[in-house]
Amino acid sequence: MKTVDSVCPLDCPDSCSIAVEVDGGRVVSIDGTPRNPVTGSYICAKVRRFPEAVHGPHRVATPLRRTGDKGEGAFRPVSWDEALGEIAGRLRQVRDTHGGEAILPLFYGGSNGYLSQGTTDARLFRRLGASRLARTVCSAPTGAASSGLYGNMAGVAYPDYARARLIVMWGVNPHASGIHILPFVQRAQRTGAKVVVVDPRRTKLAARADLHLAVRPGTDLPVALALIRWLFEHDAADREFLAAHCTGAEALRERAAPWSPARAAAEAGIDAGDIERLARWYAETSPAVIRCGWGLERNRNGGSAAAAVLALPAVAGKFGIRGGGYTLTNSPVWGLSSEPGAAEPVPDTRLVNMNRVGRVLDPAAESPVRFLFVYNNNGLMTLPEQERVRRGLLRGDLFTVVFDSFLTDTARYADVVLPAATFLERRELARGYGAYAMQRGVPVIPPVGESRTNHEVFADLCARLDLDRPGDPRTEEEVETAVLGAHPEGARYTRELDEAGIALPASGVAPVQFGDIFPGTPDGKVHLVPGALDAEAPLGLYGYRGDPATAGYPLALISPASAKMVTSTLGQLYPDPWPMELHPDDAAPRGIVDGDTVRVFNDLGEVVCRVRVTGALRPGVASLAKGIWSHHTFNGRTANALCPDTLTDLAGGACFNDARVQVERHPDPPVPGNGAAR
Ligand SMILES: Nc1nc2c(c(=O)[nH]1)N[C@H]1C(S)=C(S)[C@@H](COP(=O)(O)OP(=O)(O)OC[C@H]3O[C@@H](n4cnc5c(=O)[nH]c(N)nc54)[C@H](O)[C@@H]3O)O[C@H]1N2
Ligand SMILES: Nc1nc2c(c(=O)[nH]1)N[C@H]1C(S)=C(S)[C@@H](COP(=O)(O)OP(=O)(O)OC[C@H]3O[C@@H](n4cnc5c(=O)[nH]c(N)nc54)[C@H](O)[C@@H]3O)O[C@H]1N2
Ligand SMILES: [Mo]
Repeated sequence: MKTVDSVCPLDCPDSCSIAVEVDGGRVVSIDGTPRNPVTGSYICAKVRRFPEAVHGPHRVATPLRRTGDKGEGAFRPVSWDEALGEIAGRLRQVRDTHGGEAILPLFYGGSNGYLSQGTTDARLFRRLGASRLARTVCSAPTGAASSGLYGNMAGVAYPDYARARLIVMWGVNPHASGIHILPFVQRAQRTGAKVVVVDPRRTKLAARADLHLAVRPGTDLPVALALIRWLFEHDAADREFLAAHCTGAEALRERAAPWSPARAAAEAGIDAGDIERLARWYAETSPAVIRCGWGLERNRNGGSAAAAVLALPAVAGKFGIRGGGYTLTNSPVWGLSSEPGAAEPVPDTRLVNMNRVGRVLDPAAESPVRFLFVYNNNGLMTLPEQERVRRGLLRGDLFTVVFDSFLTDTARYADVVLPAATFLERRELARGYGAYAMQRGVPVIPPVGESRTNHEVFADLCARLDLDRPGDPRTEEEVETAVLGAHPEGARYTRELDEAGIALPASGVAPVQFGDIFPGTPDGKVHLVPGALDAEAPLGLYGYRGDPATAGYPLALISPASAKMVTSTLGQLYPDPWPMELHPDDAAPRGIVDGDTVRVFNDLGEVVCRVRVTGALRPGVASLAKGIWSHHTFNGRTANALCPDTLTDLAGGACFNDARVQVERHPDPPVPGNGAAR
């Protein structure tokens, strides 16, 4: 028995330092360690169960070749040499016959580190001339807003939330999505700070908040603009700060002017008095901090909504004091990118928006993808328009590789499945996007079965396709050296990682916005109406698009993060049906009671699932967790089958929460416990 220090690189703001207990090559348990002072000695319940997944029955242990129909999940084990030989042959053939752009890599966060994505994989696909992927499924609109307004300024650190006297948690649910901010919020609350939550659901935090604005999904923009208007009208705008540090204040004021609290409240389905109360508290209280999450971005107004929320501390002059300002993502403070690990410039090939992968898999597409290489991603269950993606994956003339540690729903459609080493079986360089810490992950156990790392597989394919060049990084260590070596602080980062396994940013771990850090925009100012964003948004920045509900599909279906999985990661550990939540006011007129089986549908598809009738969300909104697996519903479809592939106003982001649906009691419910049909 031994204990090894490492880091959890799964997609989460926190980036916990972990101690992994190992016995005879098997992971026995995972717990927190104080190496990362913000995450301390506790970790979330889901990663505690990661060992079950590492050694569980869903683990892919060898390369697999499809023997049954696509989607059936019938495979036979093959050797690495046979699998990679076939893949290399097909890649060459597709490129030579149809051109490189008929090849599409499909990837997203996976384990979010700097080494396992955008490095050796990028080198292979760039040299093949493959289509490029725009990684827009998450944080594209919030990212565009924060870089447009502030040039990615570092955010208020979690521990400084304890000092805030007003905390606004906007479209974020840390009980599921990043638990280590909570003790600081609670400490503030215990010492008299007010907490406000803006969320269509009554989350745990909302239930304990001083004020909960249960907005209709997609209406944050009018609410934030009404707050801005109120601040200007009540002489609560910080004119001095605006004059000294901002551009576009007058334009913002004009765009907010049409949004009286009453009008915004009507749009959002809340009380105008609550908007005014929040405005007054925000104006009067300091330090005041806004934690901007990602729940508000996943709709048609997502970019403008994030921009309006982030504009609030500038308008009200909430900066320049510890515990005041905002937090969104902190990843840009590292200034690091995987790019140097790719060692190959970006080619000018077609760019595919990943929210619309279904369109390029469509046989009717102008130049359909013929080779899909999926890794760090479970796209069938996580992309919009699931049925369209599924139809694409079923195409006989599409060759699909899924490289994953687990036999995911997407993997069941693969021609070849490749077994991936998990983060406990390889090296990684991981940083949180909430906590200020970068840590090195180390191989804690040998790869399970015949698993290989991303680097090994893509490097092998480069070699087989004669795409090697002198000077390419040969090992994960060399990839890491390239990534860190390209950064001015790289030598310090490396030294700190070597000495303690953890490195801290130059900005420190608790920066004060407009105290010791300033906007990263070229002129160092806040751009409240950046020209580029204004030109990009269909109605201009801060232009509001109304609810997409129709008479036939009146309910908004949202799909928030669950506390049990990281998107779909670990979903195999939960065999039972996953309920969709519905408000009693929406259930009763439909004759639906708690525990019923329901049919949830729109023009894109239908989901047959269990229902939980609960007052913990606002009427008119249904909620089915993101990332659930096909076995969690009775027809194998999930919320994504109902999500349109429309795009956000900025950055081509996903509009998952713009799904509008009808719900009815299932006339002929499947027998409970019968499992799910695929
Ligand atoms: N346990 C767990 N942790 C995770 C993840 C996970 O799947 N599970 N996912 C990780 C990833 S990939 C991400 S991006 C982050 C996301 O972290 P969060 O931003 O916290 O997660 P979401 O669940 O997307 O959205 C948060 C809240 O927004 C609400 N919401 C939905 N629509 C709207 C809206 O229009 N306006 C407002 N104001 N609120 C709305 C939802 O009800 C939800 O409670 O979490 C990361 N951490
Ligand atoms: N309906 C709905 N859908 C959503 C969202 C929503 O709000 N609603 N939110 C979206 C969000 S926020 C996100 S970030 C995306 C995430 O969507 P995905 O990127 O699909 O994320 P996961 O479901 O976690 O799947 C990641 C897969 O990568 C694998 N993996 C992990 N590490 C490695 C590795 O080192 N190598 C290889 N080869 N594989 C690895 C894991 O085993 C897992 O199967 O989902 C989006 N989907
Ligand atoms: Mo995400």
